[in-house]
Amino acid sequence: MAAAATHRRTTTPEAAVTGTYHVLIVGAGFAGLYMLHKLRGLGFTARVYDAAGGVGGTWYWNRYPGARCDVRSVDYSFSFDRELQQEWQWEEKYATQPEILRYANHVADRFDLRRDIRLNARVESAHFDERLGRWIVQMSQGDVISAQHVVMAVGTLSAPKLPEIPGIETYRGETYQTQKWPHQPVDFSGKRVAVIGTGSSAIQSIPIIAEQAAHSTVFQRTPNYSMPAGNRPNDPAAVAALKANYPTYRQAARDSFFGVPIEGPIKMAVEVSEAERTAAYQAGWDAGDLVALVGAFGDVLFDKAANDTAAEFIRNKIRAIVTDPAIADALCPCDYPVGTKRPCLDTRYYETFNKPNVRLVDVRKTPIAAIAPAGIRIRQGDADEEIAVDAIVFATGFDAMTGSFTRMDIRGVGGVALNDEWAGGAQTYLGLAVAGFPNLFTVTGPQSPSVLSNMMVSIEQHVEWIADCVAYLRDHGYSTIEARREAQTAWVAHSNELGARTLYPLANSWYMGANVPGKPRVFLPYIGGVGPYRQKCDEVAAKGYEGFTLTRSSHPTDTPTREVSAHAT
Ligand code: N01
Repeated sequence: MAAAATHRRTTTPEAAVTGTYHVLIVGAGFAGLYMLHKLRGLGFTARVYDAAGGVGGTWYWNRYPGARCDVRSVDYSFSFDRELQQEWQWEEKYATQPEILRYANHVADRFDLRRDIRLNARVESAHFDERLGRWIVQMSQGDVISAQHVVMAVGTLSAPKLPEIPGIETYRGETYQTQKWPHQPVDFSGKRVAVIGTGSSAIQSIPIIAEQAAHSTVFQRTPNYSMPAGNRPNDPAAVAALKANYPTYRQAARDSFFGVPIEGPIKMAVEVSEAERTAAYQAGWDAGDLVALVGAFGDVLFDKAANDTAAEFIRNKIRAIVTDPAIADALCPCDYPVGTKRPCLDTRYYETFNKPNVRLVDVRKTPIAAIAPAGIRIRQGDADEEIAVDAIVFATGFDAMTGSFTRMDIRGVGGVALNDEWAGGAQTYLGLAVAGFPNLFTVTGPQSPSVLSNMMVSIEQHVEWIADCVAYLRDHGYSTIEARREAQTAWVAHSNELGARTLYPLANSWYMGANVPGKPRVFLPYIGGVGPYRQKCDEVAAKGYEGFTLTRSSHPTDTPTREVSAHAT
């Protein structure tokens, strides 16, 4: 797949190296923080680099109004340290972005991680030097790091995407991106605000923006399935009871399908009575729990007839909340199965469209023709209407799962670029490694459960697997590990086969790469379930890293124990 013309040697001279480590970690989000802690505990030298001005990854950047996690706070948190999970008190059922960011900072301080983290430093290139058997990584602020291993802890939703709308650069009002929100609060009072997009970020922010703004216009291309989060302060007694049982509870999460324990037997929606189905969906709706609703029955993500029952349940809710039937109709998703685009949790999202100063523009019926200096022009039949706005909020998503990799210049054996390797679609072995890129690990990479799971559970599993692997190599005298191409091909085929058995391919989602023009249409995450996936990874390790090639050291300098340059402080 890689074109010969793109093969080139790394040009970074060895002499330019400013620091030498066992492991270089890219990203100071939860994955990077835990990776650093874990590696240190095993006696490795490691350094984290991140382009952001602080730790926290996605929670550093996504500061838009209403930003919350939609996995319960007691689930979306680290389990690796008994004291950490016991002492940290989550305030609400679903934690807010500021609270999660405080937690990330607490983790960084509690485990004394900051001395090995460099911020405001973007990785520009990472080239594998075959002669040295090491990665040479160039940072934007001048550091050049030589590392035996590189761990890409870059997140799955970290490469923001603006829409391809003509005239976007001509707009003279204020613009905001949900994924890069300013650090100071934004006041929309008295303003006419446009929000483009109706994904999770938009659905969380629209009700709050609409509370403030004089007038809000929401530009919707695809309606989403959303349900009320039912957020509330955590009940201290309930949290204490759960924490008393945390080890068992966390283990159940690790063994579960989505990384969140689901209680009770799994039945099939098509096999139970309508009354039982509705009661189950209603229980999920009342609980404000996506997994409880979409996962209420075992067939909702696999069988269109089963899915239709859940979809219609949600559409009926929308019709009951939104008073204008035409607007309700426009807000009802009807051309893709529920769950196949990321469903959302909200706080008074549908109710917002009952306000007189909120307008919904269905861009499938009235497409955005252009962004003009003073507003957004939509096409109404043969004529255009210009909607004047003082501010535009772009809530238009990400180049998901691969964008944060392909924005770096990563080159493996023979100078082959990762961009070329993935030109036909991302391919990994277990979502952890890529053939042709020795000693490079990906945390929650494509073909791992990642975005289809509670990310904290998946991050912990990957970090622990990678740390064990690096320690195994050291302890057994190996210097490199590389995924074998046939193992990778088989894993990708297996992942694709499982994906094809589901309803996911029926939607134009970012799971399929469909939101980025020209991106190959491939189902990127692994839908085999968190528990079975973990088992597979453990088996691979137990068999001496089956599917990988391990090579013994031929390089005298491949066990770095220190930093070599005073420049890298
Ligand atoms: O991005 P998205 P997001 N004209 O890609 C629309 C996680 N997350 O930032 O669907 C008009 O979902 C696009 O339309 P369409 C979560 O995994 C989690 O909201 O492509 N519209 C879509 O409506 C989530 O899935 C949490 O037709 C255009 C929207 O922009 C992921 O992050 C909170 C357009 C993009 O939605 C991404 O969410 C937030 C155009 N040219 C995010 N281009 C929680 O945990 C794009 N759109 C709660």
